Amino acid sequence: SRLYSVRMRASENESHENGGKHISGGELLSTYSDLRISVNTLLEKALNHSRGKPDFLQIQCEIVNQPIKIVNPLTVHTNEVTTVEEGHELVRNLLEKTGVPKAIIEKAYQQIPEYSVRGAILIDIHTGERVDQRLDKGVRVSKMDWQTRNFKKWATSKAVPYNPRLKEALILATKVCNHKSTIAELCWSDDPDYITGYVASKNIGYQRITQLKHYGNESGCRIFFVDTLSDLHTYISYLEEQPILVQW
Ligand code: PML
Repeated sequence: SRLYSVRMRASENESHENGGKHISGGELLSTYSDLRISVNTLLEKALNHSRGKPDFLQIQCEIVNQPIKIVNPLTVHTNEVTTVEEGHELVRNLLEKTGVPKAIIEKAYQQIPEYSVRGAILIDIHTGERVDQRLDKGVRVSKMDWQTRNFKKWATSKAVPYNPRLKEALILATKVCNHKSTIAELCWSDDPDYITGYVASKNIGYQRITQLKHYGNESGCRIFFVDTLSDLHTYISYLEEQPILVQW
C-alpha cells in the first residue's frame, strides 16, 4: 500500500531573524493505518529533547508518489577512542581513505559553522568550498525509513544494541552514500548528551567513533563531501525527494 512521508521539526525562537535555535527533527515513512503512531513517535521525539523546549513544532504528513527504492544498510563498525582528539584524528584518516584529499578535510573543518545548521552542508572535494548555499538551513535528507521488525532482526544478528539514534543516522547515511556523487559523510550530534559520531561511505561503511565532542557541547556537524556536482539540483532533489526503504 502507499506510504506517507512524515516529518517533524522543532525549534526555539523560530521567528528570530537567524531562524532560531534548532531543537529536533525527524523523518519516517508510514502506512495510512500507522499514521497516528507515527505522528506520536515524532511528537515524543520533539518533546523529549535535551536541547530544550520547543516553542515551534511542526509535523507534516504527505503521501509518497515516487516509486520507493530498497537499499541494503551500510556495514557498521564501532571505533572506541579515549579522547576527542583521537576521535578527530581517526575522522581524518577515514576521510582520506574514502578519497577526500587532506587539504580539503582541513578546509572543511574550518568551515563548520558556529551556529547550528538544521540540515547538512555540502562540500566539494575538489575545491573545499561549501556548495549548497542554504546557510543556516542546510540540506535536509528526507523520505527514508527502515521497518522496525527488519531493523530489529538486523540488530540482533549483528549484535548491535537497539539504539534509535544509530538506526536513524544509519538510515540517513545509507541513503546519502547510495548516490554516486557522495564521497563521504561526517556527522556528530547536536545533542549535548550524545558524543558518538561517524564517518560513512559506500566503501568503508558506517564507521562510528565513540568521542567526537565533549558532553554539554551543543554544536553538531553534518557534512557531505561531494564530487562532480555538474548537477547540484538533481543531487539535492535525490536527498530531499527520493523515497528509500532500508532493508536487510
Ligand atoms: C544524531 O542523531 O544526532 C546523530 C547521531 C550520530 C551517531 C549515531 C550512532 O551511530 O550512535
